[in-house]
Amino acid sequence: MREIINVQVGQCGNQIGYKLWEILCAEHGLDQEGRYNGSCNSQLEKIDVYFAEGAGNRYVPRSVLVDLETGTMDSLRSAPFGKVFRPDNFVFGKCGAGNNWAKGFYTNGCNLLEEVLDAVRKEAEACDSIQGFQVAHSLGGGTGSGLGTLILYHLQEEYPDRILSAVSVFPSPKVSEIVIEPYNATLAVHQLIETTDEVFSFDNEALYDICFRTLKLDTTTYSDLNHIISMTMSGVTTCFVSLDS
Ligand SMILES: Nc1nc2c(ncn2[C@@H]2O[C@H](COP(=O)(O)OP(=O)(O)OP(=O)(O)O)[C@@H](O)[C@H]2O)c(=O)[nH]1
Ligand SMILES: [Mg+2]
Repeated sequence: MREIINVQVGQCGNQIGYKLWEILCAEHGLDQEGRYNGSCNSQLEKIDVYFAEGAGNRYVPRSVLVDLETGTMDSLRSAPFGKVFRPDNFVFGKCGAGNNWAKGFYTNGCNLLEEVLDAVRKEAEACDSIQGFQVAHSLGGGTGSGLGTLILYHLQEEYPDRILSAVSVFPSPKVSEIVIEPYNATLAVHQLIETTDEVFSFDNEALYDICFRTLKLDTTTYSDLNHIISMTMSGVTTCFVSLDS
């Protein structure tokens, strides 16, 4: 089977990632504990691409969850699907990156890097024939943009012949007003050009407009934006999944 490993970094990356796994669990007929209770055998056919088989008939997402602060991780753990993730795959620091790309790439992020790569390595070693990696992150904050691109850089060095894709959320002043976000995004894009094979970029401003103009929502939350992103991600990766060996 050609497996994919997902790495979700920072607040935005983790929130998008969580939504993605919710959708993937529904597609494969898995409940909140990762147990199969679907109705159609084809749901189990390609399940190994995204899920590893764990003890007690449970399927575990092949995903590493990374953040330099604990807030988002804590809320994911207590969310309905929080228990499907492997507890060892939550890798987090305590100091944050303060919306600063350089802190994520050079200082605070660097300190956490080995732990992240260890978790990814463990997942990769358990794979049969790994297809590639996907990293979900935002480009506006410090952790997602800085540590996210640092992880991509090292994945490219360690697995040069595997597909490396990124799901990157571009900042918009309509959604977040922090003035240094365009700088973080510029520095991160510079890295993405060098390291990744494909970048699926989502513009928060365009997503916001879709929610406001097309879907006619009165108030738009991150959850609405993330729903569009995760639906797209699961759609885009469907063709990866059929690239069976
Ligand atoms: N679409 C979407 N964008 C988000 C979400 N959360 C944050 N953002 C955007 O991401 C940027 C901020 O990045 P975060 O992901 O919060 O930052 P971080 O990676 O955790 O980094 P630091 O908190 O600075 O260490 C802003 O442009 C936000 O608008 C989300 O759930 N969905
Ligand atoms: Mg954060």
